[in-house]
Parts: sequence; C-alpha cells; structure tokens
Amino acid sequence: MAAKSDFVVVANRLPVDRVRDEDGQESWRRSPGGLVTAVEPLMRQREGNGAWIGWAGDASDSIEENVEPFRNDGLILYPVPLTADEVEKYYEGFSNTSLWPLYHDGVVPAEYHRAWWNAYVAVNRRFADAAAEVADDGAFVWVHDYQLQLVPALLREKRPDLRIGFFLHIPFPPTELFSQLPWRRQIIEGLLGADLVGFQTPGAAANFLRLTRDRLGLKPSGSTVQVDGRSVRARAFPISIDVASFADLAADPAVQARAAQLRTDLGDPATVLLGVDRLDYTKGIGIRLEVFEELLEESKVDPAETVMVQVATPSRERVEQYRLLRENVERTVGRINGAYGAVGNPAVTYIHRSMPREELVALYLAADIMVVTPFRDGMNLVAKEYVACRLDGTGALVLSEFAGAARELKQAYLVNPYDIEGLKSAYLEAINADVGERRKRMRAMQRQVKGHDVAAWAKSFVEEIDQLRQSSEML
Ligand code: ADQ
Repeated sequence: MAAKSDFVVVANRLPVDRVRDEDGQESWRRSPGGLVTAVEPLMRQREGNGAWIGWAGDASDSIEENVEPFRNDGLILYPVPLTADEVEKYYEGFSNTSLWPLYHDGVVPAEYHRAWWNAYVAVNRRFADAAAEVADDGAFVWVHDYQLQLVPALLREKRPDLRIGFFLHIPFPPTELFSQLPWRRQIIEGLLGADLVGFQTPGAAANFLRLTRDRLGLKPSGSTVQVDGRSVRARAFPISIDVASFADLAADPAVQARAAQLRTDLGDPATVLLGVDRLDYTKGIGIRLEVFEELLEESKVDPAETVMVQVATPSRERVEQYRLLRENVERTVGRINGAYGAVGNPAVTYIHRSMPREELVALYLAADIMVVTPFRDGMNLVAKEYVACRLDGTGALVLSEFAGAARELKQAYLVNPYDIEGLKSAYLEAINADVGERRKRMRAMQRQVKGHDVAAWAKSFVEEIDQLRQSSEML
C-alpha cells in the first residue's frame, strides 16, 4: 500500500485510460476532458503527495480484480474497478440517462430505473471506501461531479476527521425539476456530507439551498445551512482554465503556422466559424449547424467566403440518445455539404475525433468566430479557451446565455439557442462587426479570463474550506 495522502481528488474517471495494444500489452494514456484540464495543474503542486481516485474507463471481470495504485506523471492514481453491469447501470444508466438530462433542464426526458439507482449507491460506496482508505488524518478530500453525489455523506460516516469538499461541474436544476427524482432526498443528504458544496453559478447554489429547506425542512441562512450540528456552505465557484498554458501554445510559432495551414486547407475563406464540443445533446450542435444552413439558403452568407468547422468529440457512444444525436448531426452536415459544398471545399468540415491540444489551439487561432450554443451547460471551458488563445485581440465569440460562462463573458454575442432568428442575427452581427468592435469585446473578455484562471478557482475553493474548518474549531 502506498503512502497516505493529504490531498485526495475523487472523480468518476482517472485522468488516464487503460489501453491494450495488439499484443495484449497494457499502458496508460492521458485522457482529455473538462475536469482533468481543471484540476491537474493544482495536483501537480502537491509535490508527489496528491492522490486521484477514479475509474480507469474499462469494465473489469469482477470488482475483486484490483489494480494496485500507481504513479503517473507526478500523481498517485488509485483505480476503482467497475463491472460491465455497473458501467451500464451506474454510468450509462443513472449518471448519464437519469441525472445528466435532468440536471440539464430535461433537454431530453430523464429515465429512472430502480436497478440503476441501486448500482449508483453501490458504486458510490466503493468510491467512498477507497477515499477513506487513502486519506491521511484530517486530509482534504475533494469529490467531483454528479456521478458521486452520495460520496460526501458515505465518507463522513467513516471518516469524520476529514475535510470534505464537493464540486458539481454541471448545472443544478430548479427545485421543481429536481423534485422528479425518486431519490431526491438521498441525493441532497449525500451532498450535505460535505463541508463545502461548490457550484458553477449562484443560481445553482440557490437551487440546492432551497431544496434543503423544501425537502429536508432545514433552515438555510445566506449560503450556509446547519445539519446534524455542522455547518455546510454552498456557493458558486465558477471554474476556469489554465490560461497561461493556452496562451503559450497560442504563441508557439509551430502552432501559428499550423493555423495558417488550416486556413489554406479550408480554401482561404474570409470567415471561418468554429464549434468544438463533446458530441452531446446539451451542446446545441444541431441547431448551430441548421442556423448556418438557413443563412446559406437565404444567401446571407456565401459558401465561397464563409465556412464552418465542427469538432465533435466522441462521447457516451453506447447511450441511445447519443447515437441518435450522432446520426442527426452527421445527416445535417451531409445535407449542408450536398447543397453548398464544392469539390475540395466543403461548407462544413466535420471532425469526429479527439485531438492533441496543439491542434485544438491551432483551430482556435484559425477561427474568426467561435460558436458555443448549448441549451444548458455548467460552465463551458471551450469558450474560455478560445478567448485565452486570441492573443492579438481578434476573433468573436457567439455564446449561449445558458452556459455558466455567459455570466463572466458578458461581451460575447450572447444568444438564446432556442431562438433561431436571434441566432441568425448574432452570427451575422459577429461576422460583420468591424475590427475595432470585435477587439474591444475580446480584450474585455480576456481581462476577465486572465484574472480568473483555474489556479485561482482551485485556490479559492481550498482556502474557503480551510476557513470553514478554522471557524468551526473556534466554536
Ligand atoms: P464538458 O461537458 O466536457 O465539461 P467543456 O467545459 O467544454 O465541456 O470541456 C470540454 C474540454 O474538452 C475542453 O477543455 C476542450 O478543450 C476539450 N475538448 C473538446 N473537444 C476536444 C477534442 N476533439 N480533442 C481534445 N480535446 C477536446 C463539463 C461540464 C462543463 C464544465 C466542465 C468543467 O459539462 O459545463 O465547463 O465540465 O467543469
């Protein structure tokens, strides 16, 4: 058993995937994603004492098949095994077919099944047990996201000495919507096991606090609620990105040369529109493409001058709604290209792959207009990454007001993604804006993002939990 850790992250996924090559040789490969991008820089500062508990992303034959903790790139990684049945019920089922749509305004209907819930409870218990074993006396344990909402209370039961933080990366729905959930009480009680519950927006924190009153009869006051003689604080900690590392890549001559090459490959158009998302029905990818299609149809944009690139990272491919979405998006891309593309110059370039960070940044640099149109999104890091990369102050961001990022990036062209005419006007306004106007907006957004990077986000969360501990010790 490796040494105990004083700083433990608990998240559904490890920041690596286990891959097997053709000869059956196993190795670990870094995996992309919002959470890894956000927490990794902080973990690295722990001088080898930071631990990360998570699932390795593949099904085990049995949960007895334990993989020993191992070191990877300065982090101690503790894999939590899941069986194929648990992957189906806990991950694809309860997490991604019940909670994910429910928490995103019910963009598609949420499904509830008791067997999925039972698997969710069992897996949350396994994560809590792992954390209880790994954490040193009085350690800080930071639990992440909707897959693990029961962990704070389960962990507190075993280890009352720990400081427990929880951060929800996705939205937290209004009480009327949340109350659909057959296990609403258990989820709220699970979260209340933490000392500090962080959300992306003040509205989400308010929804949660209201639920503690409506469903548990507690008496929240300001951002705090008393439960079992303890104080639990709930408030917003808007997540961000590692601004400096994006700016460094954007300043790299090789990345800039790649961006120029991409524009040449796209046929040197006057305007490049870009979308980058996980292929998820909350992200509004279909509507974004259809708006472009209508503008082409109405000759408001010329396909010889304006092209679109859509990167859609494969995601949750075994979940039915995601398969349907993929079919829909790919049909739309095909239709647009059939009508408006030319040989060697499609109107929409569609990429359904993950890509290295350098290539992503080259795309951000190649794009005049970044289009981010989720129907609901906890934050949306892509919007912030684009802003951080536009070092020369050019470029424009079209951003859904239903992304958490809209609270901070107020100078974006803000849109309601349900309003098609509004979306069309915003595209055109962004495309036709003069250089000075775009620059003024971009510079203001850059000041915001630079002043609030991911290091500041993590620091403020950890400091707040320290303060809570000190004030409770003084009582
Ligand atoms: P996501 O829904 O995954 O995150 P987002 O915030 O946009 O959404 O983060 C996606 C990340 O993946 C970005 O860092 C992006 O650069 C990267 N990425 C996207 N496509 C890629 C590709 N093809 N190749 C490589 N990298 C790619 C969830 C919530 C969000 C919240 C984050 C963080 O849904 O609302 O902002 O967590 O809290």
